[in-house]
Amino acid sequence: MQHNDGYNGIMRMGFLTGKRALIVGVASKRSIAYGIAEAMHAQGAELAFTYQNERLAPRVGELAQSLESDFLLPLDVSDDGQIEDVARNVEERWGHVDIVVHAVAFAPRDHLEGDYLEHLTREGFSQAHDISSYSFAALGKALRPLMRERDAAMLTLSYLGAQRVMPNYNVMGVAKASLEANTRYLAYALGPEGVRVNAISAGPIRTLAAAGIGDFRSMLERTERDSPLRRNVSIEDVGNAAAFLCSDLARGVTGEVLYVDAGFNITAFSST
Ligand code: NAD
Ligand code: 0WE
Repeated sequence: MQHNDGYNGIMRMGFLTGKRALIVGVASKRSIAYGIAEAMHAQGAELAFTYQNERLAPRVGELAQSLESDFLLPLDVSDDGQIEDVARNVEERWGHVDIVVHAVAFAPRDHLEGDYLEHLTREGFSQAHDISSYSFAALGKALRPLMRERDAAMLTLSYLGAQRVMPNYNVMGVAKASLEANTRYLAYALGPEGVRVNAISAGPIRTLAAAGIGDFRSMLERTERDSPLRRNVSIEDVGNAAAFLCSDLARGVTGEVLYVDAGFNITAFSST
């Protein structure tokens, strides 16, 4: 069965046709969240976007438009009131939501360089965990009534630093470990309501969150040299895996962390 997706009068059908997705974490066209939104749109999903602050509103608005969406909401995930407002606005406009994408992380800049303990503060630790992990559960809690009993899916973005010590990643690695555990506990809590919860652990990608990270270039070079696929991953690679995980094609998958990293995580020593 096909239906008109409204674009140019062309009839299309994708594996997300009829699904409505809330995308949290677009800041630029290089954002992983934008790659995910593009892939979901290509599979027929209808999209809503949030933006962190007024400075980002025009840019996110343009990117939303490029994917045929005019549904934009402000959301700073450190603010409980804004999380509630997002849930209320999605309920008013859509009545439900099928897909929630969380692509948000933050730690104070000085916490992402050098010795882990040297820069560590109670405040920095707390902020990293609040914005990068708690916010995923907070979205699950607020949007739960809109997701139940409709084969909905939540997705978050992690990094290998959750599982292995990566120089400079420091408190973000600890927060990502929390985020991955959060994924499992959310999967267990929401599973009985038919809501699946998964994470993608992506390889390094040059985005705003990677800008100014010391030695990012050498991380990209080493991934290209040492990964089984001998290349880096793109936001399209992550987007396509995300579209699959949030679709009914992945109905039997929940609580999982899927590596989209050209296989880098399976390697120890390389021969080169
Ligand atoms: P990005 O800078 O494009 O996206 C990060 C997003 O987090 C931005 O949209 C920013 O607005 C948002 N954000 C930060 N603090 C927020 C807050 N308080 N409230 C709401 N939004 C807030 O970078 P990205 O690389 O696309 O990052 C997306 C996710 O992917 C992050 O969780 C990151 O840890 C993860 N990730 C990135 C890489 C990489 O190498 N780029 C690799 C693996 C995982
Ligand atoms: O998760 C991340 C980075 C997330 C991030 C980025 C910033 C930069 C700006 C969180 N907080 C901040 N705070 C800022 O002030 N990645 C997976 C990308 C990344 O960051 C690294 C990496 C990789 C990979 C930091 C050190 C080492 C490797």
